[in-house]
Amino acid sequence: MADTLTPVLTANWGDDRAWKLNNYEQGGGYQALRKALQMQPDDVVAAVKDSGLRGRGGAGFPTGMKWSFIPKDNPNPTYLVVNADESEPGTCKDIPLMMASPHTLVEGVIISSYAIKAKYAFIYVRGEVLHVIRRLQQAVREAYSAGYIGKHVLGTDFDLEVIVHAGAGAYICGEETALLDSLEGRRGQPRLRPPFPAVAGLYASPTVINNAESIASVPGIVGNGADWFAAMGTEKSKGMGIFSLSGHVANPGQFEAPLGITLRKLIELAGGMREGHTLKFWTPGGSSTPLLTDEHLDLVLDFDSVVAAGSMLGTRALQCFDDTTSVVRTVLRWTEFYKHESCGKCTPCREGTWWLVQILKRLEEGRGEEGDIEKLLDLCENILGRSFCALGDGATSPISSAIKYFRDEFEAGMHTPAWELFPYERSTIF
Ligand code: L3W
Ligand code: SF4
Repeated sequence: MADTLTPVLTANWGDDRAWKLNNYEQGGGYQALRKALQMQPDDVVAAVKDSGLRGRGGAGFPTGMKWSFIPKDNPNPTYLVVNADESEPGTCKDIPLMMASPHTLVEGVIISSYAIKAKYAFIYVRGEVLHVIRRLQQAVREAYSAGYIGKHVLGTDFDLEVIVHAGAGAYICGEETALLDSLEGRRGQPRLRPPFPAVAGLYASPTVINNAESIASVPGIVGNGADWFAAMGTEKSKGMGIFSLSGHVANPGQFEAPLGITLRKLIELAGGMREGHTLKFWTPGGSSTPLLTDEHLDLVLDFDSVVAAGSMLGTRALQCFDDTTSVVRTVLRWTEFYKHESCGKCTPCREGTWWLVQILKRLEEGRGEEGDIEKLLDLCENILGRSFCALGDGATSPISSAIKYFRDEFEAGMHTPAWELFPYERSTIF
């Protein structure tokens, strides 16, 4: 089992001006691109397939397999779209990656575009993070000047244009098909799937959409070989990934480690829980993934083990809450977020998140009514699996799992406000 850090994506984050092209090149940057250009595109796809890389944006879909869904005989152009619209509560890995080492992503974009034979690649970045957008734009400009992007990349017959596109600050645009609508200039709302984007995506053309960390993993795989990547991680969850520890740990931050590491080890690496307090509950992959508790400290953090424990690895956004935290208050804050971000396209999510907030609010205020817990569970059951996209499902996950593990706190909400049980000043978070 993994118990140490393996910095690959994060290796140069502490270097002086690591984001500059010359510094990235001095550390071996763009050598993987040179190697890829000597290979046939299909061999690059095969290397990514053999590495076992699974999507780092939450769902864990095999990246190489997604690439191989691009139809061979489609007359339309093929596009690459990078989903860098990171906005899931707790998820904070792609933004530091793009700030610290934008060329890792840009090199990944060029190699991936070459592999899938795309002449246009779009990096869709969350609109609020202007500093990240500027840094990425600067890196793309540097790569154009160096001949890594543009006509005849490094003297070959491969042409590529890369466009950095700023979103407008809607969480739903992280859903891949809503992102495509937004990129096409429309209001971002999810599309019916199938057809999946690999068959009909941007401008109804074959499109590969991958998370920023997935694409940034490609140079390492091509440069060091599929076996190097596959030797890390567990049997069905290969490689390394960035684990983001936030909340009540002594030193929150990004910890890059092989998939399969445990939260116990990661908390140890983060200096432990803050002094005098113990872990109460945590999320494995952001607020859309069901809560787990201190019973799960030794859970193997790979895709399948976390599902077997009743949650999802998601984006490895490990939010750790200690014994000072009100679970009802925490879940209410997240539900308010989902209500606000619901795009309104389907009834279960649009109406359901509104009702969930009303009930959670009165439980937080100690004004809960008889039957409120059953109403919450009933609403969750009616939203889950009946929503048009994963946002609705995600909204129910923290609520049903919190009731499963902390029902007594919801019962206390019938008569006692959360701030009496968990005064604000005792918590650094809420
Ligand atoms: C072709 C098929 N392609 C699936 C592709 C599909 C997509 C990928 C995964 O949600 C989760 C969600 C959040 N032919 C295909 C196919 N694909 N079958 O595979 O698809 P899917 O539907 O399993 O997941 P998704 O819609 O991508 C992602 C969870 O991640 N999450 C969210 C994180 C939020 C962010 C953010 O802040 N932007 O990343 C956190 O855990 O709840 O369950 O590409 O096209 N037959
Ligand atoms: Fe929109 Fe929510 Fe329905 Fe998704 S589940 S389509 S976000 S209303």
